[in-house]
Amino acid sequence: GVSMSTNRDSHGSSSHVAEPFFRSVLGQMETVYLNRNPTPRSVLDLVRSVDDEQLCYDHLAFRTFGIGGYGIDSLASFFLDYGYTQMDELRFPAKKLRALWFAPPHASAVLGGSGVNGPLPRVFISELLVEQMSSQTQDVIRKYTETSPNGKKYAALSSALGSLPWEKPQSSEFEQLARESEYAAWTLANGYALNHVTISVHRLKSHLNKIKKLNQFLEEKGFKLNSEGGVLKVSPDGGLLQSSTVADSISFKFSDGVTKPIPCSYIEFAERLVLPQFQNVPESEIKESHRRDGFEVGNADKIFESTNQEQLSRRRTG
Ligand code: OOG
Ligand code: NI
Repeated sequence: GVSMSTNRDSHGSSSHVAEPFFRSVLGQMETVYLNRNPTPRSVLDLVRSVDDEQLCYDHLAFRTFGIGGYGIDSLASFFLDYGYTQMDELRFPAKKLRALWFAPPHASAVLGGSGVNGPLPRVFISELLVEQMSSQTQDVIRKYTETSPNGKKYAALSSALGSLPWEKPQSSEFEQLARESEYAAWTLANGYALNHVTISVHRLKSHLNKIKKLNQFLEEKGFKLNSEGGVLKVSPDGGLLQSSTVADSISFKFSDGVTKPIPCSYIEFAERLVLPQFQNVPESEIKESHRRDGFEVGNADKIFESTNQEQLSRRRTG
């Protein structure tokens, strides 16, 4: 039969983790992402060529429409069923977004496994506050979500297959959304596809385990990093450092026959520093739990723009 392991989450309740199945779903989501996005693939290959020990993912991120059951919960249920715990909410009033992040169960990693076979990543899921959009934008979003009422039940499946849970939009509808919210347009065309994976920088073994070094290395190799508010995003407490590439573009065939490039996914980098109360713990004994956890609204607000036209069309700067 299927091997199951019992896992105790932070609330002390017991949940069963079907590890191999869960990991293979994450693996399919990752495959869709790597096949569509050449930049994340080359960045991962390049980092592995320097640092061949273990590459861990800090988190996976997804976007949703907060309407009619298509929001955060539609995808979160999959992670909750496999032992994840809901953590903090983050609000982005100017972007009309909210997000929740989910902590992984204390499931055992495949010994020395990398990526989706390594320590399970955190999960960051955001949603567009659809009722705050203009009526034209709401009409477009409702048109696609309401005519596909079953899609929301199969969010994880949609992500793993790389298939939209609703019909393909018309190019004019995509444009209408993009004028008001690039996040909305992205979600209409990309659905539940993995928005990014994030490399856990501090868990690398080479000199690339400092985010400034990694950013410099990637820029020297010709990768364009999201420069919104500066390439390096630092939380006010100084403990969470993040950067990201600019999203790749993918050729998208709209339902009206128009084919054009649209923003797809990007890759992110996160370095979590040891918390002040654990400064005395010897380096060899430092665990992930000794480090700055969670996310930061100020950092995230800028990282969202990795899929924006302004960042995509920017010329690379040093
Ligand atoms: C998510 C942006 C925020 C983070 O780690 O704070 C984020 C997105 O672009 O959907 O990834
Ligand atoms: Ni992220």
